[in-house]
Amino acid sequence: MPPSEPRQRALGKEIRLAPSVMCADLCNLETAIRELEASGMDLLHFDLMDAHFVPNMPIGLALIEQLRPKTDCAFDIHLMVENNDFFVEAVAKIGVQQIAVHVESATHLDRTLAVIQAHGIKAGAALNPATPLSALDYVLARLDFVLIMTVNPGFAGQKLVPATLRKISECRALLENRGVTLPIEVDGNVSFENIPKMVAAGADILVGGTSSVFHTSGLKSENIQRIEQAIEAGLAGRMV
Ligand code: S6P
Ligand code: MG
Repeated sequence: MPPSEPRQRALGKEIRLAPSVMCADLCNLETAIRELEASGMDLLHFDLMDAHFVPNMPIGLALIEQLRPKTDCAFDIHLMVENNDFFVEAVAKIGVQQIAVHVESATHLDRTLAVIQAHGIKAGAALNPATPLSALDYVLARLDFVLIMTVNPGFAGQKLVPATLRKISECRALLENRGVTLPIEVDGNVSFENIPKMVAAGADILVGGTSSVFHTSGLKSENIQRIEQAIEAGLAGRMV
């Protein structure tokens, strides 16, 4: 799989958009994914849930496996499961480019991150809205990215947990203080309205769901254009 290149380049800073596949038309996924790729998307976000860690299960392993050969997009797997090690092995076999595990469910987080990286896959730690950034303290050197949940995981279509905006900027400051350069991915109600605040706070990868990429008010291409404008507004806010 070729490495993906960032699509958005505004004001010299790269921000990536990762459409959330569970928000697409699940009965016509191949078409939906081809349409996203044709719109310039190069990273697809897959929410893999086990109905235990979170009470939902929209997407399964067989579906990810069948979609893999249909696109050149990189696959960004967000595990919301109890048995991380089982799912890491399963998606590694399919061929994915990045995997985030929740610190709340990873009993041996350092080891699980190391296993992901040993497969040549980028490893991320995901934090629920109520989980403090201190959970990252001893794994920073292991990480390829951080995933900050801006809603409680499990469902699309929720409202932003407001304190998570502060968490994004505190995460950015923490990384800078520790001299670590890592992308911050944000996930949950990454809406046209919230994107400028999230980007200004320091978000680098935006997961686009029902409140942006798949918003029913516009065509996908119009939604993506609105997102790009929102990103530019956010980047301008970073400079102030
Ligand atoms: C939620 C999941 C997310 C959703 C996304 C949907 O557990 O991790 O990736 O798919 O949040 O986006 P929206 O705009 O409907 O909140
Ligand atoms: Mg997600």
